[in-house]
Amino acid sequence: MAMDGYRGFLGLLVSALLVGFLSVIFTLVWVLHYREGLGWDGTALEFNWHPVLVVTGFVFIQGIAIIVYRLPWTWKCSKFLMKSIHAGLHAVATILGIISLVAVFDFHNTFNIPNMYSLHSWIGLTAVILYVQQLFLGFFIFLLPIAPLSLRAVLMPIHVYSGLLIFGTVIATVLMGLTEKLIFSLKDPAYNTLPPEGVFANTLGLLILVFGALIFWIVTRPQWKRPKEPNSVLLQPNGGALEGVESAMAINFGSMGKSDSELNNEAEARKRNVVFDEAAQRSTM
Ligand code: ASC
Repeated sequence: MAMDGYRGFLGLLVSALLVGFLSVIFTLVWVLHYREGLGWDGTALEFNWHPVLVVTGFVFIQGIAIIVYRLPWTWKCSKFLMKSIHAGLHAVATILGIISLVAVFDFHNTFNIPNMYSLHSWIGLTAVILYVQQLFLGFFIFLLPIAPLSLRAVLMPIHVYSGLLIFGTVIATVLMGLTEKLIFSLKDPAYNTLPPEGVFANTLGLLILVFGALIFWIVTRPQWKRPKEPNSVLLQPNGGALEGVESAMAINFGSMGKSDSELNNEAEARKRNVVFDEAAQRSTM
Protein backbone atom coordinates (compact mmCIF):
# COMPACT_ATOMS: atom_id res chain seq x y z
CA MET A 1 0.00 0.00 0.00
CA ALA A 2 1.48 3.34 -1.05
CA MET A 3 1.50 5.98 1.66
CA ASP A 4 2.87 9.52 1.44
CA GLY A 5 5.83 9.91 3.82
CA TYR A 6 5.74 6.24 4.81
CA ARG A 7 9.11 6.31 6.58
CA GLY A 8 8.05 9.28 8.69
CA PHE A 9 4.85 7.48 9.61
CA LEU A 10 6.76 4.34 10.55
CA GLY A 11 9.23 6.31 12.69
CA LEU A 12 6.46 8.05 14.60
CA LEU A 13 4.43 4.87 14.99
CA VAL A 14 7.39 2.95 16.42
CA SER A 15 8.17 5.89 18.74
CA ALA A 16 4.56 6.05 19.92
CA LEU A 17 4.48 2.30 20.60
CA LEU A 18 7.79 2.50 22.43
CA VAL A 19 6.85 5.52 24.56
CA GLY A 20 3.39 4.07 25.26
CA PHE A 21 4.82 0.71 26.29
CA LEU A 22 7.44 2.45 28.42
CA SER A 23 4.68 4.44 30.16
CA VAL A 24 2.95 1.20 31.16
CA ILE A 25 6.25 -0.29 32.42
CA PHE A 26 7.07 2.89 34.37
CA THR A 27 3.63 2.79 36.00
CA LEU A 28 4.17 -0.83 37.05
CA VAL A 29 7.65 -0.06 38.41
CA TRP A 30 6.24 2.93 40.24
CA VAL A 31 3.53 1.00 42.10
CA LEU A 32 5.58 -2.20 42.59
CA HIS A 33 8.93 -0.69 43.51
CA TYR A 34 8.21 2.76 44.98
CA ARG A 35 4.65 2.18 46.30
CA GLU A 36 3.06 -0.70 48.17
CA GLY A 37 2.48 -3.08 45.23
CA LEU A 38 -0.78 -4.52 43.93
CA GLY A 39 -3.68 -6.34 45.59
CA TRP A 40 -7.46 -6.26 45.82
CA ASP A 41 -8.20 -5.74 49.53
CA GLY A 42 -9.44 -2.16 49.84
CA THR A 43 -6.01 -0.88 50.89
CA ALA A 44 -3.37 1.10 49.01
CA LEU A 45 -2.58 -2.10 47.13
CA GLU A 46 -6.02 -1.87 45.55
CA PHE A 47 -5.67 1.84 44.89
CA ASN A 48 -2.49 1.08 42.96
CA TRP A 49 -4.54 -0.67 40.27
CA HIS A 50 -5.95 2.77 39.47
CA PRO A 51 -2.82 4.21 37.79
CA VAL A 52 -1.90 0.84 36.25
CA LEU A 53 -5.31 0.32 34.60
CA VAL A 54 -5.69 3.95 33.57
CA VAL A 55 -2.29 4.15 31.88
CA THR A 56 -2.69 0.72 30.24
CA GLY A 57 -6.29 1.08 29.11
CA PHE A 58 -7.26 4.69 29.07
CA VAL A 59 -3.98 6.04 27.71
CA PHE A 60 -2.14 3.30 25.79
CA ILE A 61 -4.99 1.19 24.40
CA GLN A 62 -7.15 4.25 23.71
CA GLY A 63 -4.24 5.86 21.83
CA ILE A 64 -3.73 2.79 19.65
CA ALA A 65 -7.48 2.55 18.99
CA ILE A 66 -7.41 6.15 17.73
CA ILE A 67 -4.73 5.51 15.09
CA VAL A 68 -5.72 2.00 14.03
CA TYR A 69 -7.26 3.17 10.73
CA ARG A 70 -3.94 4.78 9.78
CA LEU A 71 -1.91 1.57 9.67
CA PRO A 72 -1.36 1.19 5.90
CA TRP A 73 -1.17 -2.62 6.18
CA THR A 74 -4.83 -2.61 7.18
CA TRP A 75 -6.07 -0.60 4.21
CA LYS A 76 -6.83 -3.78 2.32
CA CYS A 77 -8.98 -5.01 5.23
CA SER A 78 -12.68 -4.22 5.14
CA LYS A 79 -13.91 -1.04 6.77
CA PHE A 80 -16.19 -3.15 8.94
CA LEU A 81 -13.28 -5.21 10.30
CA MET A 82 -11.32 -2.05 11.11
CA LYS A 83 -14.31 -0.43 12.78
CA SER A 84 -14.73 -3.59 14.88
CA ILE A 85 -11.09 -3.44 15.96
CA HIS A 86 -11.40 0.31 16.70
CA ALA A 87 -14.55 -0.28 18.77
CA GLY A 88 -13.13 -3.42 20.41
CA LEU A 89 -9.99 -1.65 21.63
CA HIS A 90 -12.09 1.24 22.96
CA ALA A 91 -14.36 -1.29 24.69
CA VAL A 92 -11.35 -2.92 26.39
CA ALA A 93 -10.13 0.53 27.46
CA THR A 94 -13.60 1.30 28.85
CA ILE A 95 -13.65 -1.87 30.94
CA LEU A 96 -10.17 -1.22 32.35
CA GLY A 97 -11.15 2.41 33.00
CA ILE A 98 -14.25 1.38 34.95
CA ILE A 99 -12.35 -1.21 37.03
CA SER A 100 -9.79 1.51 37.78
CA LEU A 101 -12.59 3.67 39.22
CA VAL A 102 -13.90 0.82 41.36
CA ALA A 103 -10.39 0.45 42.81
CA VAL A 104 -10.27 4.10 43.94
CA PHE A 105 -13.78 4.17 45.41
CA ASP A 106 -13.12 0.90 47.30
CA PHE A 107 -9.88 2.29 48.69
CA HIS A 108 -11.50 5.59 49.70
CA ASN A 109 -14.41 3.84 51.38
CA THR A 110 -12.12 1.51 53.38
CA PHE A 111 -10.30 4.49 54.92
CA ASN A 112 -13.20 6.96 54.93
CA ILE A 113 -11.43 9.20 52.45
CA PRO A 114 -13.95 11.56 50.80
CA ASN A 115 -14.88 10.88 47.17
CA MET A 116 -15.20 13.28 44.24
CA TYR A 117 -13.83 16.46 45.81
CA SER A 118 -10.74 16.98 43.63
CA LEU A 119 -10.50 18.53 40.17
CA HIS A 120 -8.82 15.27 39.09
CA SER A 121 -11.92 13.33 40.08
CA TRP A 122 -14.40 15.77 38.52
CA ILE A 123 -12.68 15.87 35.15
CA GLY A 124 -11.74 12.18 35.23
CA LEU A 125 -15.28 10.96 35.94
CA THR A 126 -16.63 13.30 33.24
CA ALA A 127 -14.12 11.87 30.76
CA VAL A 128 -15.16 8.28 31.60
CA ILE A 129 -18.85 9.13 31.18
CA LEU A 130 -18.23 10.86 27.83
CA TYR A 131 -16.05 7.94 26.73
CA VAL A 132 -18.82 5.42 27.42
CA GLN A 133 -21.30 7.66 25.58
CA GLN A 134 -18.90 7.96 22.64
CA LEU A 135 -18.51 4.17 22.56
CA PHE A 136 -22.27 3.57 22.45
CA LEU A 137 -22.97 6.30 19.89
CA GLY A 138 -20.12 5.02 17.73
CA PHE A 139 -21.40 1.46 17.98
CA PHE A 140 -24.97 2.25 16.98
CA ILE A 141 -24.27 4.97 14.42
CA PHE A 142 -21.07 3.90 12.65
CA LEU A 143 -20.60 0.17 13.29
CA LEU A 144 -24.12 -1.26 13.00
CA PRO A 145 -25.54 -0.87 9.49
CA ILE A 146 -28.67 0.91 10.67
CA ALA A 147 -27.95 4.65 10.58
CA PRO A 148 -28.45 6.46 7.26
CA LEU A 149 -25.36 7.79 5.51
CA SER A 150 -26.55 11.36 5.88
CA LEU A 151 -26.61 11.01 9.69
CA ARG A 152 -23.16 9.36 9.67
CA ALA A 153 -21.79 12.19 7.57
CA VAL A 154 -23.14 14.83 9.98
CA LEU A 155 -21.91 13.01 13.09
CA MET A 156 -18.47 11.87 11.85
CA PRO A 157 -16.67 15.21 12.45
CA ILE A 158 -18.28 15.38 15.92
CA HIS A 159 -17.16 11.80 16.66
CA VAL A 160 -13.58 12.64 15.64
CA TYR A 161 -13.54 15.91 17.58
CA SER A 162 -15.05 14.34 20.71
CA GLY A 163 -12.64 11.42 20.56
CA LEU A 164 -9.61 13.66 20.46
CA LEU A 165 -11.04 15.97 23.12
CA ILE A 166 -11.63 13.01 25.44
CA PHE A 167 -8.15 11.59 24.77
CA GLY A 168 -6.52 14.96 25.54
CA THR A 169 -8.66 15.37 28.64
CA VAL A 170 -7.69 11.90 29.86
CA ILE A 171 -4.00 12.78 29.56
CA ALA A 172 -4.51 16.06 31.43
CA THR A 173 -6.42 14.13 34.12
CA VAL A 174 -3.64 11.55 34.46
CA LEU A 175 -1.08 14.33 34.97
CA MET A 176 -3.27 15.90 37.67
CA GLY A 177 -3.68 12.53 39.39
CA LEU A 178 0.03 11.81 39.30
CA THR A 179 0.81 15.21 40.82
CA GLU A 180 -1.86 14.77 43.50
CA LYS A 181 -0.59 11.35 44.49
CA LEU A 182 3.02 12.55 44.74
CA ILE A 183 2.08 15.53 46.91
CA PHE A 184 -0.14 13.33 49.15
CA SER A 185 2.31 10.49 49.65
CA LEU A 186 5.85 11.86 49.43
CA LYS A 187 6.38 13.16 52.97
CA ASP A 188 9.77 11.98 54.10
CA PRO A 189 11.64 12.85 51.98
CA ALA A 190 9.08 15.34 50.69
CA TYR A 191 8.22 15.83 47.01
CA ASN A 192 9.78 19.31 47.10
CA THR A 193 13.20 17.83 47.84
CA LEU A 194 13.12 15.97 44.51
CA PRO A 195 13.52 12.40 45.83
CA PRO A 196 14.11 9.53 43.36
CA GLU A 197 10.42 8.57 43.36
CA GLY A 198 9.51 12.15 42.46
CA VAL A 199 11.96 12.22 39.56
CA PHE A 200 10.77 8.80 38.40
CA ALA A 201 7.08 9.68 38.49
CA ASN A 202 7.70 13.08 36.87
CA THR A 203 9.41 11.20 34.04
CA LEU A 204 6.37 8.94 33.76
CA GLY A 205 4.21 12.05 33.36
CA LEU A 206 6.48 13.32 30.59
CA LEU A 207 6.33 9.96 28.79
CA ILE A 208 2.53 10.00 28.88
CA LEU A 209 2.46 13.53 27.50
CA VAL A 210 4.87 12.60 24.68
CA PHE A 211 2.74 9.53 23.87
CA GLY A 212 -0.31 11.78 23.56
CA ALA A 213 1.62 14.25 21.41
CA LEU A 214 2.75 11.48 19.01
CA ILE A 215 -0.75 10.02 18.68
CA PHE A 216 -2.15 13.50 18.10
CA TRP A 217 0.41 14.21 15.37
CA ILE A 218 -0.15 10.85 13.63
CA VAL A 219 -3.91 11.22 13.64
CA THR A 220 -3.95 14.81 12.37
CA ARG A 221 -1.82 14.22 9.22
CA PRO A 222 -4.32 14.21 6.34
CA GLN A 223 -1.90 12.32 4.06
CA TRP A 224 -1.89 9.33 6.44
CA LYS A 225 -5.65 8.83 6.43
CA ARG A 226 -7.06 5.52 5.27
CA PRO A 227 -8.05 6.16 1.63
CA LYS A 228 -11.77 6.80 1.22
CA GLU A 229 -13.74 3.94 -0.22
CA PRO A 230 -13.96 4.87 -3.93
CA ASN A 231 -17.55 6.13 -3.67
CA SER A 232 -18.22 7.89 -0.41
CA VAL A 233 -17.11 11.37 -1.51
CA LEU A 234 -19.59 11.61 -4.34
CA LEU A 235 -22.60 10.43 -2.53
CA GLN A 236 -22.63 12.81 0.40
CA PRO A 237 -24.71 15.68 -1.15
CA ASN A 238 -28.06 13.96 -1.51
CA GLY A 239 -27.57 11.02 0.82
CA GLY A 240 -30.09 8.41 -0.22
CA ALA A 241 -30.36 6.61 -3.53
CA LEU A 242 -33.03 7.59 -6.02
CA GLU A 243 -35.92 5.34 -5.30
CA GLY A 244 -39.68 5.24 -5.21
CA VAL A 245 -42.32 6.93 -7.26
CA GLU A 246 -41.79 10.43 -5.91
CA SER A 247 -38.23 10.77 -7.05
CA ALA A 248 -39.08 9.17 -10.40
CA MET A 249 -41.75 11.82 -10.89
CA ALA A 250 -39.43 14.55 -9.84
CA ILE A 251 -36.99 13.43 -12.50
CA ASN A 252 -39.68 13.41 -15.16
CA PHE A 253 -41.03 16.84 -14.28
CA GLY A 254 -37.57 18.21 -13.82
CA SER A 255 -36.63 17.13 -17.32
CA MET A 256 -39.34 19.13 -19.08
CA GLY A 257 -37.99 21.45 -21.72
CA LYS A 258 -34.53 19.92 -21.90
CA SER A 259 -32.75 18.69 -25.02
CA ASP A 260 -32.11 15.03 -25.69
CA SER A 261 -28.40 15.29 -25.00
CA GLU A 262 -29.00 17.14 -21.70
CA LEU A 263 -31.41 14.42 -20.67
CA ASN A 264 -28.96 11.72 -21.64
CA ASN A 265 -26.19 13.31 -19.59
CA GLU A 266 -28.46 13.64 -16.58
CA ALA A 267 -29.60 10.05 -16.90
CA GLU A 268 -26.01 8.88 -17.03
CA ALA A 269 -25.13 10.96 -13.98
CA ARG A 270 -28.09 9.56 -12.07
CA LYS A 271 -27.11 6.03 -12.97
CA ARG A 272 -23.61 6.68 -11.71
CA ASN A 273 -24.95 8.15 -8.48
CA VAL A 274 -27.13 5.13 -7.80
CA VAL A 275 -24.16 2.85 -8.37
CA PHE A 276 -21.99 4.99 -6.07
CA ASP A 277 -24.70 5.03 -3.44
CA GLU A 278 -25.05 1.27 -3.42
CA ALA A 279 -21.30 0.80 -3.31
CA ALA A 280 -21.10 3.26 -0.44
CA GLN A 281 -23.80 1.55 1.53
CA ARG A 282 -21.85 -1.68 1.16
CA SER A 283 -18.50 -0.13 2.04
CA THR A 284 -19.68 1.47 5.25
CA MET A 285 -20.66 -1.90 6.65
C1 ASC B 1 -19.20 5.71 8.40
C2 ASC B 1 -18.02 5.45 7.67
C3 ASC B 1 -17.56 6.60 7.16
C4 ASC B 1 -18.47 7.69 7.53
C5 ASC B 1 -19.07 8.32 6.32
C6 ASC B 1 -19.87 9.52 6.70
O1 ASC B 1 -19.85 4.90 9.00
O2 ASC B 1 -17.43 4.28 7.50
O3 ASC B 1 -16.48 6.79 6.45
O4 ASC B 1 -19.50 7.06 8.34
O5 ASC B 1 -19.89 7.39 5.64
O6 ASC B 1 -19.06 10.62 6.74
